[in-house]
Amino acid sequence: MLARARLSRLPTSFLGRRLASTKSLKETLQEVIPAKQEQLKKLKTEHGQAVVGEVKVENIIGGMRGLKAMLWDASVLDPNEGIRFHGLSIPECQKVLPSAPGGKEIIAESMLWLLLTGQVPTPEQTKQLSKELAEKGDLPAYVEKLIDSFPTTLHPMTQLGMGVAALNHDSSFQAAYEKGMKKSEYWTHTLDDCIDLIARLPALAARIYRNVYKPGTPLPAINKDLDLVGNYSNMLGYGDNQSITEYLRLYIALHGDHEGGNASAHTAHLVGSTLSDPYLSYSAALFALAGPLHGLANQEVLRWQLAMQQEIGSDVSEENIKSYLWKTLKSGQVVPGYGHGVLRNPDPRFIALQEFCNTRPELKNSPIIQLVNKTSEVAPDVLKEHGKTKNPYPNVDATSGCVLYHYGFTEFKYYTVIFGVSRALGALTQLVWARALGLPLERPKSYSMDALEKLVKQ
Ligand code: CMX
Repeated sequence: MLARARLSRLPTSFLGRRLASTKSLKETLQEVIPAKQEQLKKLKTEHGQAVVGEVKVENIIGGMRGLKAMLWDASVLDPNEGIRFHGLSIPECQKVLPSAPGGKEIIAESMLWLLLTGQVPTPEQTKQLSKELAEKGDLPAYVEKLIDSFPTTLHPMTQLGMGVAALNHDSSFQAAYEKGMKKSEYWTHTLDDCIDLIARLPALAARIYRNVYKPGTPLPAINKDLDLVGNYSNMLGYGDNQSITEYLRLYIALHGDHEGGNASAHTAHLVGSTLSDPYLSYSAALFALAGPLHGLANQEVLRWQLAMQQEIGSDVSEENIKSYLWKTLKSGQVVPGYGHGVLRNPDPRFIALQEFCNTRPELKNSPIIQLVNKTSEVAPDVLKEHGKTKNPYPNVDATSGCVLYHYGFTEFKYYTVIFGVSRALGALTQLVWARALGLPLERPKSYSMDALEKLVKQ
């Protein structure tokens, strides 16, 4: 149970809605959905014509930056403060969300519960959800066979996306849709699929890891007493290392959602709006995540920091880091792990991971982590002087892969897969809500350059 003092620092709206219920996730959602449906109905009928902002030509040709055009309730990204999940900042989540037995970090189950329901689960509810996920976590044999048939040279993200898509063979939503289910039942089948998919992601992702990097080693069975990420770590082969397991728990929970407009979340939402089932929608999201400007950045950061380490050797002086940064920029490359489409300050997820490192002597003294920290002190001024990026500060990826590397988890091409396991929490939450709220097919209007020119001349 939480101390009163800790609770008193939470937004007041949170104090009234936490830690008493014994209801299941589905029962809790059943309770909260009607009020949200009512809220949407009111917004539509009473304020449907209200103007939220203007659309400039620069929005249209600039990747829709800053365009306020999506509904996404679970998290909001403030350019200066960073992410909040249903109003809770990262430090607040770290205070109130239950951890795994024997652990300290937030776990995927408690973050998923918060994202889906807007409520902080009790430790008992979190445990029940862990149990449900563990019970549903085995892969069907045909998916195991599919994954085993891939060449080990196929990028792990391609394998993950294909594996997730293939799981749609068992989609409850698709089966019910074919039978002609009512629209009011869409969300329950979507929820069932989303829970099944989240449950199976660790076994799928770990199988890919074993096939590619540890061929011939046996994959441990799912332990019904462990949380989702505890099992993932175990299946990857790091179950005995409590530090990696705790790190993975924190990373996966923190990276679960980052508002709706990022490429992976937006892709899941767009594809889901066609009533594609959650497996197909999330597999599409994974292929967006596989791009170097999005999820692949964590592997790029490590590659770049190691190259820097090799070049400057043991003399990690400010001068040497500075000249390496300039070398990268002058060669026309971006500095990986820096900048953001929305954030304009250091990413609080980066700060949370740095704090994790600071509490562990082995990480605090690790050469690669020290280099990451030193780089984060030097890079902002260099990027400001370079004058291009709107945000010269580190994002979450500036450190995420380097922690794994320190612990001997050195297969960087795999890092985005871990991000893919994480982002399912937010993207799938939103699919459930899109169906509960009956959101329509997404269909923005596009313009040709000639049409824009004509428009601006008028
Ligand atoms: N190094 C060098 N140049 C950078 C830069 C960086 N880290 N970040 C942005 N810029 C450049 C852009 O390439 C752009 O240049 P052009 O005008 O020549 O095209 C200019 O600065 C303006 O970009 P911006 O508006 O500040 O940033 P964007 O919204 O276009 O892009 C992002 C955001 C993350 C893709 C970009 O900062 C970047 O490429 N960063 C490095 C890769 C990275 O760390 N990605 C992880 C993102 C985290 C996540 O996915 O959540």
